[in-house]
Amino acid sequence: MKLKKWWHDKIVYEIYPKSFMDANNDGIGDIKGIISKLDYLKNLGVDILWLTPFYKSPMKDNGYDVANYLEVNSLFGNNEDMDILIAECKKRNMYIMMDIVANHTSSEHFWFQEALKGKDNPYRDFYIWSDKPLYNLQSTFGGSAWEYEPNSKQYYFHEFAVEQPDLNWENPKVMEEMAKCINYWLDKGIKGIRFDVIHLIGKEIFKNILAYGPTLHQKVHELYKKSYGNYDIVTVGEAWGNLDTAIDFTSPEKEELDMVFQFECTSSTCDFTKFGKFSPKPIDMEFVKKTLIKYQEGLNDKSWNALVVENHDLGRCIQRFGDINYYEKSAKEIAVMNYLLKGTPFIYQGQELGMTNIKIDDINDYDDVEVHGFYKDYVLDKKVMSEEDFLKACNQEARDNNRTPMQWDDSVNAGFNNGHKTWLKVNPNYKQINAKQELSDENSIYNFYKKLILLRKDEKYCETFVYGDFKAIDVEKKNLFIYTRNLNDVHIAVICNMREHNETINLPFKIKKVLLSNYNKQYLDNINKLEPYEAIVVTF
Ligand code: TEU
Ligand code: CA
Repeated sequence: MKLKKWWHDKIVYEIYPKSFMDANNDGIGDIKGIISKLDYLKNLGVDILWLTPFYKSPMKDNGYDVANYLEVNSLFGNNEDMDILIAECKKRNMYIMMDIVANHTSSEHFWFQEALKGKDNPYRDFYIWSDKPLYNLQSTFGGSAWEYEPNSKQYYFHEFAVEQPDLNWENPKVMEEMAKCINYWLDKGIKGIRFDVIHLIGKEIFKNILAYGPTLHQKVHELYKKSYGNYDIVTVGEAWGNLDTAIDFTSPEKEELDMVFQFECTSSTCDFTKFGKFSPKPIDMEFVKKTLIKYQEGLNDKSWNALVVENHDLGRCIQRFGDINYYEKSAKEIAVMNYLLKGTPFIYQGQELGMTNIKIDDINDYDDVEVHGFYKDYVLDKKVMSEEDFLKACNQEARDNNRTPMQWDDSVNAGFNNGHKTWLKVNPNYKQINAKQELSDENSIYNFYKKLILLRKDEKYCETFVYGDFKAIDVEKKNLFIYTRNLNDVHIAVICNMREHNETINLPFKIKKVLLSNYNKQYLDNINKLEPYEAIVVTF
């Protein structure tokens, strides 16, 4: 990496405001709740807080259906609360990253309400209209992606929910308006942007092109020039893709994005030959390791990796990558394996506590528009899945698993609020898994994450973790992931047993010092056996 950036050594923490902390006890998380937990986050050691959309929204998709980009959702507070949050973060050398949903708006957005007034309305072409449901396109949330609008006798396109009409980025006015919305928040001191499904804004529906359209990169570069490229901020795009698409977006000379989430690893528990995330399959850790190596080597000197294992759209990583039978050891091993690689660590709220999926056995207890969209499509309409199988899949992969209220302590509602019914069930295991208990337990997952972040920022090693090279060793040993990070005369090895069997190892170097381990034991100057999910960091 040639040019050093202020954010290269930072750690990002994703907050889903609706589920983080409810300060006014109405059952829904809010900005004042986030402000009340900044010292908890500072203590953990994170630097940048990525808030999922906090703008005005009818909440069909919990904020990813934006009705006004310039107004804070009254459920979360007001614009002044955001100003206070930004200021309180600045006092702590922390920063806010906002989530820009550029691909679509809410159907309650002024632009769409105007567009509904008729074909000659100036906002009509902000959206995508057709006389017929072209190419029988299906929505990501189940069912048709075309919604009939009776007044104009046309259909409008929605990649996601019916209430999320796609913007027409072939209309230059859309770019102009979106640039204004982004600049409004950057001028308030926001220092980062996560772009929602940015790979979709180059769609050319009439040519049946959805992702990675021919003008995509030209559009993103133009938005960079008109808007966020004029600010010293960090950007990450959600861009489901591969190494080539990641490089296309993030090579610095492209002036588009700093990083992308391409999800090759995290989507590997979904069988897309069947019903995607509703056909969950066991994680293939050998595939995960080879994919992580591919991106470490592939992006190394070209751009920058986003290191992510969990977010608001996936099940809890302990259930997807780890082993509930080795709950504490595997939770810690996942962190060591992923967050000492080259790139920017992204930690999702509750991941640092080892929060788990929630057991739900009534479809009506799910909130997510994606769950209900596919339940209607697969179970009720097409009858291709039984209710039992669908619920079983939801317990593993539904997005609600990661949206249950944050577990702060063992009081009512896990301390998320003062007792008001919460918008989504609290996971009953909050009595055992909660921040208060873990803060006081030296051996907790929280304190392990804290130690890991402190190690990554230790002045003796941080340059090596941030800018050092990456070399995988013993790659053929499928249950092991051993890699080194090297810069000048600092040599660090990260040694992970990714499975529940004991493994023998034969390291090609003598250990100098053990920096971190998820097993409390004394190590000799060479290690030749790893216990289940054992993860060790050493210098050599
Ligand atoms: O996610 C886009 C997206 O592709 C995921 O919804 C994914 O398709 C699904 O969860 C996998 O089954 C982004 C946001 O992260 C998500 O929360 C929004 O629902 C979606 O876009 C629409 O804005
Ligand atoms: Ca609230």
